[in-house]
Amino acid sequence: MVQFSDIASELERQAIELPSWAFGNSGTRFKVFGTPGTPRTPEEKIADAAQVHQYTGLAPKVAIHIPWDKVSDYKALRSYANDLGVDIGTVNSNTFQDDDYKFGSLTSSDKGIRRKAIDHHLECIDVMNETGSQDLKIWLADGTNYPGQGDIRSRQDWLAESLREIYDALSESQRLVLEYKFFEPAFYHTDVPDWGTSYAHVTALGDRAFTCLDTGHHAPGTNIEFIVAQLLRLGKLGSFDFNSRFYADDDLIVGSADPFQLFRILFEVVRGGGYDVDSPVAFMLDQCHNVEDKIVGQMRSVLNVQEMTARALLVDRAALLAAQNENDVLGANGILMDAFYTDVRPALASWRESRGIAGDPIAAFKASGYQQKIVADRVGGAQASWGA
Ligand code: PSV
Ligand code: MN
Repeated sequence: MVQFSDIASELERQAIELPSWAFGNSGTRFKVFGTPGTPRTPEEKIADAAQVHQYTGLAPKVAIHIPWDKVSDYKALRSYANDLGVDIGTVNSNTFQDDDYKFGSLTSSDKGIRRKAIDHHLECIDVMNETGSQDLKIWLADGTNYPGQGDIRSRQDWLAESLREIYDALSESQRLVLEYKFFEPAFYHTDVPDWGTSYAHVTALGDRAFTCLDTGHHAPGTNIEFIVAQLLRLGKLGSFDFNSRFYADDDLIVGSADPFQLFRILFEVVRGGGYDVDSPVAFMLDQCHNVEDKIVGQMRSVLNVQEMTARALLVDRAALLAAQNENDVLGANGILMDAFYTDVRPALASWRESRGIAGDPIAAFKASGYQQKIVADRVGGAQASWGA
């Protein structure tokens, strides 16, 4: 039986990137609710993200989205973040909110539109050069709604050409991660619907191109941990966008809808070397907090990932392998379930305290008065939201 004390040191290297947009207002196509204290600027989003790191020790980077986090001086944005104890992480491109992209961006049949979308990515690379970011993350809203609407084969060729130009503009220390999603906003086909399509493109691009797995981007019932195992096996799992879902791309708090699925995913991450010291896997959240407190929501999320990572590390892998080799079906299953059912929360609380972090980070944050302060201070201006 593996004990918490055996795995504690491995928890120290856990780092989860927070999405800047999680601190802005979000909603559904029916309504985006405003919330007192919501950031108005990229700096205020970063300040809120820094609180999550300060109280949990788990979130040293903030992923940004261009143009939502457009500023005139990215070096200054980075030093602002550094002063608050965090750094700028992944740069996310956005080709889904401009009228020109109605029928596609990197896959558009119109060469001029493709040019515009490529140029947007080149601009994102300029931003990365200023912020010191390692990853350019591409998610495309491209697709069609009706059979026959577009030439799905040619669009793959245009995508490959477009990605090539973007990839070639990256420096040796930068990476491209291509996120897949099987539906929404397009409903008949999307141009990067699944891990296999992403894998085909990133493999053609080269060693510094990887797949990004967003846990909300699969059909219900999909065995996501199998995809994790396969991509790790192929050396092409570049990053996660963690969130959870009951129905579709719900973007709810990771580990809230199906904690067992998060455990199974993290077990395959650990098993496949994705949590090793030199692992290429970047762990990010991609969530929205439509009705709950945003800062606390992000804290709950990273703590959920930490708890499930601890449980995944607790799996007695030697015993599991022996049981698997003996075809001890229920014995093997029992070993996995023992780790899943271990409540690591008390041990994690004392471990945090031993490292100078509050045992209950959420209670400590709530007692700090930060939330009341931002509610009082952030009056006037336009609250950040989708598109700002
Ligand atoms: C698309 O649904 C997505 O998961 C992509 O990662 C985007 O960048 C993000 O959501 C924006 O909300
Ligand atoms: Mn995502």
